[in-house]
Amino acid sequence: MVDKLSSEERNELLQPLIQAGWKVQSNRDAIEKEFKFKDFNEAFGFMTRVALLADKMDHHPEWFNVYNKVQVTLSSHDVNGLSKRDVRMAAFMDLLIK
Ligand code: HBI
Repeated sequence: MVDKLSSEERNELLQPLIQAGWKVQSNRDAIEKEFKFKDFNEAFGFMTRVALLADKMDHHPEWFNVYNKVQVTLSSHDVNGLSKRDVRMAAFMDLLIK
């Protein structure tokens, strides 16, 4: 069981993600980002890779895909907010688009 991010962890761990385009939601302890790809094929390939990690981590994104766009929201339902799992998954997603 992981804990909710502390305020120190938020300063340290969320900064790089914010620099990479993630936004902290105003009305919920969650982070979001929109990924744009060349086409649907690329977008779905991205989702497939993330899905395999989500299955391994037992941690699932909330996401919406239309054509080449994937809108992702990450939060840990069991702690009703952000945890290190969300940081890890966000960093993984950003690595995939490098
Ligand atoms: N995904 N984002 C997120 N948050 C959770 O708490 C969570 C999950 N995926 C699966 C999961 N928890 C498991 O514990 C299931 O039992 C719900």
